[in-house]
Amino acid sequence: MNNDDAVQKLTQLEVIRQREGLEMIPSENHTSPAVLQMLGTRLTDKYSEGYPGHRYYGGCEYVDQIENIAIERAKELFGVSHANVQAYSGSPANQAIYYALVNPGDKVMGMSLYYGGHMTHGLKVNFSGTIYDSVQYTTDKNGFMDYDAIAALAKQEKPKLIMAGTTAYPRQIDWKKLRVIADDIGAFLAADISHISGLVVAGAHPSPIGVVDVTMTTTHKTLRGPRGALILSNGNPSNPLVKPERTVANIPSLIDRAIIPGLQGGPHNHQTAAIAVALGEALKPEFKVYGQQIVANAKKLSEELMNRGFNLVTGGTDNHLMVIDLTNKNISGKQAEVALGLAGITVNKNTVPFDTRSPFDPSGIRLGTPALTTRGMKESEMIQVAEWIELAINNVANDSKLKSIHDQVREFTKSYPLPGEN
Ligand code: DSN
Repeated sequence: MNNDDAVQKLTQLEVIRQREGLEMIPSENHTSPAVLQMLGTRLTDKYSEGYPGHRYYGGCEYVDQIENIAIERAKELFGVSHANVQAYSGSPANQAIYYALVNPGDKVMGMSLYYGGHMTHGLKVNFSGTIYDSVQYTTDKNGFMDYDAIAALAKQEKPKLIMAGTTAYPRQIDWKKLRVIADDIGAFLAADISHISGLVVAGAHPSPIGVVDVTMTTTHKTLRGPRGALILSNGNPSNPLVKPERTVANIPSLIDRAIIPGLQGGPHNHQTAAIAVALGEALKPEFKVYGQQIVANAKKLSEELMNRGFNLVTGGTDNHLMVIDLTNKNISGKQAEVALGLAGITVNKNTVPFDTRSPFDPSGIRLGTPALTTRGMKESEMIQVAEWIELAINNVANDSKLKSIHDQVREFTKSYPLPGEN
């Protein structure tokens, strides 16, 4: 079936890399065979610009129904009245939120990437920091979100939109405090829950729904679906022919118009189908157990690492991830990423709050438990994982030691197959 040996061989090697290693980048996960199957279907061949029932192309009778299933499942899962499921991924979805709610040059506010935020929350080299006039908040000296400081910055700068959310923050986010801050200055409040949406579904992190004005999540992190994004809000889209005012009630229409015709063309129907399947999985009771186990595993791993002398930003975790400050180990995040990689443990280098090193070779690493939890690992396995991390970090220059850890990891992973391989 596949005659392209070059691409096929590399794909197989990547599967082996995942199978025989521990994927600990906290934004990654392993999807189910049912989700994967949808990504390789003929749905990818179909153009369907527009929305179900209102397309610019013929032949959309089946993709309409598929998109409606994805929409209805997203609404049920998160408890909203409107869901847009067409954004290609998280960055385009956030772009749509800006496009919908503010004008170029308007002031926007978000958490600095270097303190745990995301590029699209106002980084100066990202569209969000060039098209818009962005201001950035950081954390307190211990790495915790400082809501008083955020409030003071908001009062001083008066952004029209606050884009709240994180990619490397190990604690819970207080949406209600952010709501008070936004209301105080009359700003729109958006929540980017890409990292934590699986935990929100599981009741393992407070939901922003009903507190913020619009919520965005990617579908491929803790939610365990294909790449993609959901934009969730309350209200109903108005007449598509009338340009809506920028009000909270009009957010569904504003978002739909931002996605198309504003920013995107045809939706990726194979991706929409895979999202529908993943959301169906997330609606099952087992998913709640999964989401809570992710947090239990992260807490156990963080305790084990701290017992081994690792310094964790904020002194632990409440969610799926942790950031280790390696300064006391006298190695950089980049060195640790490479050494752990050789040992079969995939993490990513990451800045720590007030990092004195460069983002290209920062002081920390970021790691988490969503993918390991998908493979069925629990708290007791986290003790073994912590032991290997310690051994690898203590032997960053010892390739044979790192390889021997990888041999052990490879053997260990045989008991924790990837989804569909057991
Ligand atoms: N790249 C993602 C992450 O790793 O957190 C965020 O988009």
